Amino acid sequence: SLTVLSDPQKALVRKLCSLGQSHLFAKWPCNTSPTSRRKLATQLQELDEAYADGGLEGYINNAKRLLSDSREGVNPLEGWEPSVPEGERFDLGTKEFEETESAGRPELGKVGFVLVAGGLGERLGYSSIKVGLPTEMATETCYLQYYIEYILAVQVKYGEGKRLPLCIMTSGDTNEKTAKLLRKNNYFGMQKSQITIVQQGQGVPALMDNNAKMVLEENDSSKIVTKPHGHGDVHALLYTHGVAKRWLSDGIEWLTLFQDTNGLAFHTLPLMLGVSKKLDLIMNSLAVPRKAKQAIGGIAKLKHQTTGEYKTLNVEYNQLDPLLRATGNLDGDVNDEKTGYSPFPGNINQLLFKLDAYSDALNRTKGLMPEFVNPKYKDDAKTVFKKPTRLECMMQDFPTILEGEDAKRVGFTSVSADLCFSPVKNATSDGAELQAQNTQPGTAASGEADQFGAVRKILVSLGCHVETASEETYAGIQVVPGPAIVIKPNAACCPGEYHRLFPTPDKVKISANSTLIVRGSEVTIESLDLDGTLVVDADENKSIVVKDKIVKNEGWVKVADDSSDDEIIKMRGYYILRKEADWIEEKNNSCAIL
Ligand code: UGB
Repeated sequence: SLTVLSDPQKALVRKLCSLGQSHLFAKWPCNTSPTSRRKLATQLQELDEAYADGGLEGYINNAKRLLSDSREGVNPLEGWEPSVPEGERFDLGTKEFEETESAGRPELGKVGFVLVAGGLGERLGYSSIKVGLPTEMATETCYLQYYIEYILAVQVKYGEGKRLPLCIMTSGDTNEKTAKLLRKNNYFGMQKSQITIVQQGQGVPALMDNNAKMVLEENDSSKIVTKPHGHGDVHALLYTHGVAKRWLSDGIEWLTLFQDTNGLAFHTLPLMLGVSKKLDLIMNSLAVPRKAKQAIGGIAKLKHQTTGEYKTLNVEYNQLDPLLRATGNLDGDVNDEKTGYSPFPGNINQLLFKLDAYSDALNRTKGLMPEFVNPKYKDDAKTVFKKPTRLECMMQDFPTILEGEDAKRVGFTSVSADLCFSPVKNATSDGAELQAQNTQPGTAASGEADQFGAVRKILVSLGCHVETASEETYAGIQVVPGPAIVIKPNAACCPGEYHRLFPTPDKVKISANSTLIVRGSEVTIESLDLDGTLVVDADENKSIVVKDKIVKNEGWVKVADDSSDDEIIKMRGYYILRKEADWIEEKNNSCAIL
């Protein structure tokens, strides 16, 4: 039955049989056609080549070891004692914030950007790619456009003629749609050559039991079931595609990794750059105060009980509680009564690396991250899985590949979440449950409201008079809906740049039900009394000064609707009714803000 296969395929099938995988070929030769045998062998060969740590043999052996550890309840952090790490904590509007951000701003022109966008967004239940979702409904800018607008804005302001690169990690689930979104929108104004797409493999084989038996598709015995290997793949891909090396030789000095749906992601990038520069960090994680049991990892300082060695590492949310209980903290992952938060800063996977040291670490290790497995068992003896599992890895585990003195150059920058973190990950029903527990719901409506909230927070810190709307509930999610303020990155890309945009903040008044949209690097808003909607839209090199402007119109209003067929409306529970708006425009061409 092997005769239809190539020699390497034959050898692989024989090896897999010796590794306990003969069930995959049980129907050979009688019940399978030569085509389906070749198809399965070809897929196995691809999976074998894609798994960097020893092909399928390595995968099966790693899986057996990790599954056995999981069954026996082995703590992967055995021997390590967690404590709360030292880090830099900042409040918006303070001298420390402003000084650190100012020190970091010039570094913006030396950053390479890496977007991890291979996730399926299963928890959100959206049928397409998450980077194509609107960040907010006032301008309907999608996440990918927003990220590119940001990169182009800092390129113009700080790049000194350099083009800043963007790498997007896609997966089999997201690659085609991401490439299409870019093409359809002419790369959102970026040069095609600035963008590198690296694709995660088709995933790793799903495993049905503790013997790491692979699984065939139910209706197709010529296909292995695969599952995503996790965002940790990004480091290996940046190595194998030579991205880190190329950027380094192009004069890029920093590399930032960010997730697919956080519309607040970049308000604090220059602050992080300031911290990394001051402390000479190889890896700097953006952190937020974390609620106990919130589904974000906790950054911990770990001390090895016998060697005395220290490392600062993200402990993933499902591991933090058992680790704390195993090391004498009998209540596990609980809030500090005084602050109402977990004492461990929350990792939001907004990571900043010093590119030279990062690249050295990749060259030494090929960027392979440690793996873990998280099977859900059906029985107490932990022998039957509820559904097939697989090995995964995480991008925030990078410190595990640092050695010696380098391992000490890991830190974090902590800022309150309302300025930097509100991802869109959950369906409204799960979001409502989280919100009832006083945890960020992570839904489309809360992501949008929090973006407006972050901009309001910056404006208020300057001294603008911005009212806050009363809470409203859409599709079960409570939000503070407005005022809705969108400041495009070319108008201001971080809190320190808002001073130029609003030079006399005391003369700016925005009512609770208003919408303000501003685009343009030479727009200045000197004095404004806004009660309704105002759009200020200037092309590059066109200036607009808003002075003594009083706007009173019917504005744009949210209309509740949770039964729409349109997924975008349904996941928010509202749409925008654009009743009336004032526009101030200075255009070279027909490029429109909406
Ligand atoms: N992603 C990929 O590109 N490929 C993959 O195979 C998987 C994901 P999730 P998760 O900030 O809220 C992380 O699934 O894993 C991309 C941190 O581990 O949204 O539950 C995907 O497209 C956690 O410590 O997140 O949790 C997305 O852009 C905490 O920081 C990104 O990876 C948490 O995020 C994250 O994937 C959080």
